[in-house]
Parts: sequence; C-alpha cells; structure tokens
Amino acid sequence: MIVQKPSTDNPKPRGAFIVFEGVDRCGKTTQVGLLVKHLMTAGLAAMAMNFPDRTTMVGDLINQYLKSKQELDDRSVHLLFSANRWEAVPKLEETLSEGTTIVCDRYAYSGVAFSSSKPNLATELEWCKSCDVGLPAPDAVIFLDITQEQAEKRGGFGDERYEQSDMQKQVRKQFDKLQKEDEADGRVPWHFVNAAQTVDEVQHDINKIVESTISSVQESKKPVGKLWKAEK
Ligand code: Z5A
Ligand code: MG
Repeated sequence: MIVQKPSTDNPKPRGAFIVFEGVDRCGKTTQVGLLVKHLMTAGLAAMAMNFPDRTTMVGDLINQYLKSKQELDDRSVHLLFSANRWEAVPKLEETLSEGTTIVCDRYAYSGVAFSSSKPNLATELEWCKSCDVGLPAPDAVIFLDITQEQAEKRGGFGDERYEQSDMQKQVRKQFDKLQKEDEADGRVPWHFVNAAQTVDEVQHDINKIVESTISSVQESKKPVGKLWKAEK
C-alpha cells in the first residue's frame, strides 16, 4: 500500500472515511476490526467508530430503546439515532483532518433504512434522510451483501428490537433504494462485497477497495463531502 509522506509542498493528506453497512449479522463488526488492524499494520493511522455509539447520553437512551426497556415514538427515536451521529461530528472531522482513516460500523444509511422500514414512516424516506443531511459524507460505503437466509445460518436473532426476519427483509429493500439514490447522485460510491464468503475472503475484497479509496482520497485532495446535500 502507498503511504504518502508529508512534506512542506505536500502537507499530510486527510484520512479517508469508510462506512460499513448491511443487514444484521452480515459481519460488519468483524470486518471493521480486521480492516483497522490491516491499515495500522501497513503503517496508516486508522480508527474504528460505530453507530449507535451507546456510550453517550443519547446513546444510552437508544440502548434502552433497542433493549425494549423504553418505548419511544418512531420519529423521536429516529432523531435520537441522528443526534448520536451529529454529536460525533467534531471528533470525526478532527480525526480525518489529522490524517487518520475512520472505519465506521453503520452510519446514516442504517438510520434511514431501519426507520423507514417501520409502517409509520414507510412513506417518509425523505424526512428520515433530512435529519442526516450535511453530516460528513463517506468516501466509500462498503455494503456487506448477504441473503437473509445466509445471515440466519450464523445463529438465531438476539433479543433486540428489529432482530426479526420481516423487518430485516424490508431494511434490505431500503438499503437498495439508498444505494440507487447515491448512484444517481454520483458522489458517494457503494461497493458490494459478497459477505457469504469466508472471513478471510471478505477481508481480502475489502482491503483492495479500501486501499484504492485511500489512494484516491490522497491524490484528489478533496475535502470531506456533505451527505445528501445539494451541491451549490
Ligand atoms: N440502527 C438504527 O435503527 N438506526 C441507526 O441509525 C443505526 C442503527 C446506526 C443495533 O445496531 C441496531 O441499531 C441495529 C440497527 C439499528 N438493529 N438491527 N438489526 P448494532 O450495529 O449494534 O447491531 P449488532 O448487534 O452489532 O449486529 P450487527 O451489526 O447486525 O452484526 P454484524 O456486526 O454485521 O456482524 P458480526 O457481529 O461481525 O458477525 C455476526 C456473527 O457472524 C458472529 O458470530 C461472527 O463471528 C459471524 N461471522 C462474521 N463474518 C462471518 C463470515 N464471513 N462467515 C461466517 N461467520 C461470520
Ligand atoms: Mg455489529
């Protein structure tokens, strides 16, 4: 992997912002950990992030909701998931500007895909997206692609809200809509990786995508984009 050396003419490039998405048990957390290790072994600064971040006050409310200890209206909890990302923005931007690549386990796409899969918000995709407009945009979304049947072979669902087959199938449809919208917009590239392969095979595919993303971020010197925001 090419690691650009900073100099006076060539200041330290920003880090890349890589987001992992996919349905339940597709292997996101497994691959985020492996990717961070791989990048650090190659001499690159890299850091993992995850959403929901259950360690904050907002994240604690989300955690109580996901564990069914707390009932919340669908729009309210959607706003909490979004707030949980907005509260992370200063850290996210600072980390990228210091040249550290961020590998993020779920992001706004999960936010919109899960909320808009609920009957009350089924026709509210645009409202769901609007809460996250302007967040830092990923340089790449890695979608770990697996069928519901394959994912279910990895063990039964846990006891959290949303861990049900019908919900997960609807979520997958919503992810597909979001991918098509991003494709039409042309700013955030999605990469579909066959997540039904072995852990090593999945990792191999991911490493190639991420190495090329990091190189293009370094070469283009483009600042971090704004998610779903119309360009002026
Ligand atoms: N949610 C939301 O509603 N709104 C939002 O804005 C956000 C999230 C951000 C909690 O998320 C819930 O929040 C989630 C979406 C919603 N609800 N659901 N479903 P979470 O990220 O905390 O969820 P999680 O509990 O970590 O599950 P997960 O992320 O879906 O799993 P995963 O990270 O994709 O998979 P994994 O933990 O890496 O692997 C699962 C198992 O498969 C494990 O035993 C691995 O060892 C095994 N595995 C992994 N890779 C492989 C391969 N290649 N082969 C075989 N076995 C494998
Ligand atoms: Mg996970």
